Amino acid sequence: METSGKVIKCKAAVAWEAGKPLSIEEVEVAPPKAHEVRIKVLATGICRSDDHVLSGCISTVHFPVILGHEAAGVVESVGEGVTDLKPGDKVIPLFVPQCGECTSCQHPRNNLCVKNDLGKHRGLMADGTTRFTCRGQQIHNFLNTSTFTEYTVVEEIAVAKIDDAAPVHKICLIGCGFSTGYGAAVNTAKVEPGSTCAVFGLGGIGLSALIGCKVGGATRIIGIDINKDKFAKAKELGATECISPQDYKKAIPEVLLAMTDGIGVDYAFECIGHVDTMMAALQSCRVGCGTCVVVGVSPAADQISFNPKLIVTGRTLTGSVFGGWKSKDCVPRLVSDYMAKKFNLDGLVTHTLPFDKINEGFELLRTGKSIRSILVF
Ligand code: COD
Ligand code: ZN
Ligand code: ZN
Repeated sequence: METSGKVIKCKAAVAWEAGKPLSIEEVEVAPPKAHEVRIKVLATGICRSDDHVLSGCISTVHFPVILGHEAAGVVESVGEGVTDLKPGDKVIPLFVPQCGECTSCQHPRNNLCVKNDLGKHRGLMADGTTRFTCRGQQIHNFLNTSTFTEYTVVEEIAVAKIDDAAPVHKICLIGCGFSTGYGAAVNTAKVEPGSTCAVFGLGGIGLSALIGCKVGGATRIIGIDINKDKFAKAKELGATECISPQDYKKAIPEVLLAMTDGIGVDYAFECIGHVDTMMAALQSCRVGCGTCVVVGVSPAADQISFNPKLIVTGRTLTGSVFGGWKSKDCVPRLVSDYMAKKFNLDGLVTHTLPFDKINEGFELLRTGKSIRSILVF
């Protein structure tokens, strides 16, 4: 049936309010307006940030909302003025867009396009409305993407066309978790051959940072997690050692110093989102040149205070969103690198579930049983 230009009725998981399970509903998805693209979502991952919204940790998001921001699909139809995408194109929606025109997009080292919705959480398209209706009510977008639905509408600046042959149920992770962690290592830190790395937190993002450390040529990669069930996967993906803070009387920076003959690590990645582990990661870095990359996002009100001696002595404290990648340019290249076997992210997918089991997928994440669950339609 030709759907172009018409409202599509389809299945979506609506978050009506925080603290409640998602509700599978029939929603109406309006056709794309000018410079918008309607996408048939084929596979979507469940990321910890979706869970942060549901649990009420990110209180600025407007409900009701369709969450999800890590997906792959095909273009169903395009709005007026869209020239670089056509129906049938395989795509990844981009939670950090790339408009190509703003001061961030024009800067060679800045990937935070001003049109992102990360801090503000307007949850609306550029024209101030959304394309989703359910039970007569407008439903908000999430991070320019909203992928927990069979069809979504996104701005053209938030879509990357990718290789038609790419397996959607794996490369959907390039839409968030994989690129965020991997880019933290290869872009933000620029891990070099022979270096020693420490990855704090071995969830989907930490393991992706670990893959980046390996691709960068690190010879020692130390994984740190309170859940030892994460160690086997971390070792499979390239960790040379794994430690749990609970096994030591000493604090982790001291343990890492002892493990490295008093030197510390060249690169430390914080992939948990706690200020105390951010401090521990910085303190674990080598004097004179160590770099700590913060990837996890801590609760909005949290602050860090530390002795400036830690950085005046040559350590660097930095961070990145979406691994520093300029999204529309780099996502197609990341998919090509996956196809060329430059890295393998398949091990991050621990569960593949039918879309209707989305709440089960969230439960697997909350109980630490999954790395990434992929929902398929
Ligand atoms: N010490 C060691 N490990 C810990 C500790 C601790 N104190 N606390 C928790 N952990 C471990 C957990 O056991 C778990 O294995 C891991 O840390 C965290 O993994 P997940 O699976 O919960 O989460 P991820 O990997 O999907 O994401 C983690 C982030 C913190 C990076 C994520 O929640 C986040 O903050 N994302 C925001 C970053 C971003 O760019 N967001 C944009 C869209 S996502
Ligand atoms: Zn995410
Ligand atoms: Zn821009």
